[in-house]
Amino acid sequence: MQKLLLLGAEAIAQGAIDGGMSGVYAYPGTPSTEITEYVQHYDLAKERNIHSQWSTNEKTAMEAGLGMSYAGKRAMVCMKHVGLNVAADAFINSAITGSNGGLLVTVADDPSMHSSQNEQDSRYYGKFAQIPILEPSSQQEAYDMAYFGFQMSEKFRVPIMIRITTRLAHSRAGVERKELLDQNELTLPSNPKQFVLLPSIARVQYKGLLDSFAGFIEDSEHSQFNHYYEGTDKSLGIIACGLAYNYLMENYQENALTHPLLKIGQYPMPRSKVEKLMEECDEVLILEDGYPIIEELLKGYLGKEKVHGRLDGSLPRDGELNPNLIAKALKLASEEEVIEIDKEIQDIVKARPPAMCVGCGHIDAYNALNEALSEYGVGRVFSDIGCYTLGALPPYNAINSCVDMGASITMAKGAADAGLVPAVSVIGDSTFTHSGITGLIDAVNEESPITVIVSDNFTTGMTGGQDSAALGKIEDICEGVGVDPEHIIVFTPLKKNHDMMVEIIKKELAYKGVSVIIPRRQCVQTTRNVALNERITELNLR
Ligand SMILES: Cc1ncc(C[n+]2csc(CCOP(=O)(O)OP(=O)(O)O)c2C)c(N)n1
Ligand code: SF4
Repeated sequence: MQKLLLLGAEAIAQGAIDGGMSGVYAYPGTPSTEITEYVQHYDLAKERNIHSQWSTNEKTAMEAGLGMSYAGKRAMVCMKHVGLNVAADAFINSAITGSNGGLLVTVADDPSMHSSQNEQDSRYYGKFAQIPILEPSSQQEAYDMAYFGFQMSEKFRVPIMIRITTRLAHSRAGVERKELLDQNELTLPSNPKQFVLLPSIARVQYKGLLDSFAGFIEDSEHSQFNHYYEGTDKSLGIIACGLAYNYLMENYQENALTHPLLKIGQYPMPRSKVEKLMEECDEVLILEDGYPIIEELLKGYLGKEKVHGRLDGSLPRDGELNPNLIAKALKLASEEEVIEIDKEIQDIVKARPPAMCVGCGHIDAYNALNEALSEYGVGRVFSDIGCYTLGALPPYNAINSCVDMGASITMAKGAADAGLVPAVSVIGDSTFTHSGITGLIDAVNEESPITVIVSDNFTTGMTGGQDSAALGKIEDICEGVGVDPEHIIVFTPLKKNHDMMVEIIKKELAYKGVSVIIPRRQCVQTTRNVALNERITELNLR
């Protein structure tokens, strides 16, 4: 079979394509973006007519994926971990409807918050929804899990979560492909009520989900992704989940591992294997890249002393794991040695703090906003998530919040309700359609005195320039939800327009209702994107 050198994210895409996927639904978010981009740029996916356009947000992606599964076809939904918060309503309920065609929900967590607001562990969501979770330890397993995940979803008739982390998503390894499977035929669910979650039906469906749980554990006991390695030194047993298995084995390239080891790649946990390890070994070390979920479970309420991990300080409580931290926990390296190695790495790989690109339109908008606001004092700008969040850093120091996608408009509204007038929201075009519109409706309905700046660069800049669902639609959307057209103002954020921009912003800050200002200029990183340039010209946006 063909062997490819793939990122973990790409391996998942390839596994899903080879496994008979008919559509991927996603909203970009590091470190998950490359999964969908791989499908978008792959000729085989085009030949097979696999859907791969970006969704407006993670919730719409989850629901569209569920719709494709309803129609009997295999679908994958992808997002970063915080995206699952947005998709959570649909995700949790999809466990109760169950799937028809195989449905995979691939979620990429970001321990250490390389490019995220938090480091939440999506395995909790999988557990919350009570569905099986797959967690690869290598790129090959990532491929295999996507490939076999559809069959598993169809066998149990539930969605399957695949949980990956940044290092796996963004590192490459050789991956061996399997036979290319046909896509499913269009087939409606055999039970026409399966997807109708009226309470009387949902109760039955929920019981069905609970009844399936024993089968999930049984499957996990025999899973190719869970393995018990016998060991002679039973003073310590190790449980290594997902990528932590890889980190562990990096410490045993020359010397054999003599401790019993339980490698976990499929949840719920294989109960008998866990019991065997707990009984056999004097102490147990749990390695999981994320929250100490398994550790907490095995410690129990009373905290079994023989279980070690992040909760007792054997490993740090936060941040991602790495081979050196595990070496320290196993006493293969001293604290001083680990600090020394970290220092050496820092000397080679210099930190590169993020900054807005030279020539970015957000910069000109912030320079104008800062000047217009100077007479009111600081502390009034609620921002959102995108490249413009970097306006929090010097020399701009232009924003006072960044919480979750869409929160800029609603937080400005709440602050204005509290009497902070004027209150300003700064949001990007992609974030506006992702989650800003509903908040704008709240503000319009209550005639809140807020100034909303939709900084429109025609793209989803921060994640690498993906399509923006807002392209060419922002004024119409604002007018459609009730913003007075006289207070929807567009300008081009350029140095030469500075004074004009300051005047416009000042005027709107003084207005006691909702105004929307749209600084509009293309992201300089997308100027070579031929398709985007054509669309911009077609829509007459320049
Ligand atoms: C719920 C959620 N989904 C995805 C992301 C990842 N993400 C961060 S910024 C961003 C794009 C912002 O695009 P836009 O608002 O147009 O601003 P730009 O970066 O182009 O300035 C995305 C998708 C996230 N942080 N949270
Ligand atoms: S990528 Fe685009 S939007 Fe982001 S900072 Fe650079 S020019 Fe600005």
